[in-house]
Amino acid sequence: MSPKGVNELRLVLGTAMSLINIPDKTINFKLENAKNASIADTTKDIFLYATDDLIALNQEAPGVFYSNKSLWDGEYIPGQSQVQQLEILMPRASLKAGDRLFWFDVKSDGSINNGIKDIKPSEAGYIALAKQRFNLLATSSMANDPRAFSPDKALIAFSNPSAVLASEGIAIGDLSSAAGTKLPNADRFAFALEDSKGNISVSTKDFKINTNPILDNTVVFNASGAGSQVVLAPAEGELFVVDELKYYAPSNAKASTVDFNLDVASFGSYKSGYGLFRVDNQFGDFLFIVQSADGSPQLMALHPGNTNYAKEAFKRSQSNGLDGITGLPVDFAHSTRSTVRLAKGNSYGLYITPDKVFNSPDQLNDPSEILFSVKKANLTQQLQQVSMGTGYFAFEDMGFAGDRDFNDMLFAITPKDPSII
Ligand SMILES: [Ca+2]
Ligand SMILES: [Ca+2]
Repeated sequence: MSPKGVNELRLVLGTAMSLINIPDKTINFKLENAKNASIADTTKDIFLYATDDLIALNQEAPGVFYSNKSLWDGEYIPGQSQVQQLEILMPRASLKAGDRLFWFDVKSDGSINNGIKDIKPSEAGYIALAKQRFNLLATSSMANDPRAFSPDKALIAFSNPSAVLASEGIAIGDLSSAAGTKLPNADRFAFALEDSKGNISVSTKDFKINTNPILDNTVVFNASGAGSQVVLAPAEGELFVVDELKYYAPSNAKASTVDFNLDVASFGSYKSGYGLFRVDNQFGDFLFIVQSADGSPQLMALHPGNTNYAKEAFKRSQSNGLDGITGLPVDFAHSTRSTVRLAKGNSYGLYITPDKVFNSPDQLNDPSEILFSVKKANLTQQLQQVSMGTGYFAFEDMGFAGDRDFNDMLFAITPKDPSII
């Protein structure tokens, strides 16, 4: 019986090893024998899945951003925190050489204090004040070329592959990572774009989100025409997170999984295999339970960046279940669609095997033969894909010396049943 005044009791169930997640297990539990009380839900299903935050750039006011604070922050050196790590593409399809991207800190309404009072984005002197706080994120070094691959082309690549052919062999633009740049964690910040003539657009004034919500990593400065697009993928766009709320639909309300369409298109001469693989946290690690010296179970992490990691990723993809899927090469300028069922709350990485198709992890002994969406898993530790939006991955199938058109293998993971949120 509840103490007087208490009209709701919550039951919290934990696992002995808090960090492990088991995507294919569901626990059903039942509450009964209530005395002098009613139980609202007598039975419930519990899914054991990762509880990491969804890493996202959130917008508080127009052009004012903050990044999620991760549960992991206390355990990792801030400089290594994925939360603050941005993948930045300066697409030459919309930018000019010399365009520079900055961030600067603002208050939650976008205003900046000049020492006496807050200056709003609409007030005189705002841009000059913002400029004093600019921190450089990326510079565009390539001449404008509208043929190059872009977020807009990524969107139509699967339904109209011929529209993407113009980008073949044209370098996409400057791709970099904001590693080492300290984007303020949980504080508010804005972005600015300055061209080589000194003209400045700030996100708090001249900014709009791409008109297509799917391209949610693409931000657009200047409203006229296509504007100047920049791709900013939080956590370097390395993983696809099956967020329970984002993909909620009546059809998956009681399931621990979500069904997605997986579209794959190819604009490379290589015949490459590919796969999706489930990882165990937002850093792309694999976690295993091992026995410690005293016989008690202990968690062991396999971090990205070695052949064992590549083998495990490949092994998981070969399960063709909730741990991952594999796929066969797609013809040049063609696309395929399949259905994949992924586990709620879990994160998935992608890989391609340039010009090769492997049948077993044992065949994978040279880490140069596989390219990952997870940067640190690559032999070169370089970005091999651009994430134009949630579930959109555009891979380059050659190394840094290649054509860098980043259209060689394109993936789009979109929900089969539209979310109602
Ligand atoms: Ca290509
Ligand atoms: Ca290429």
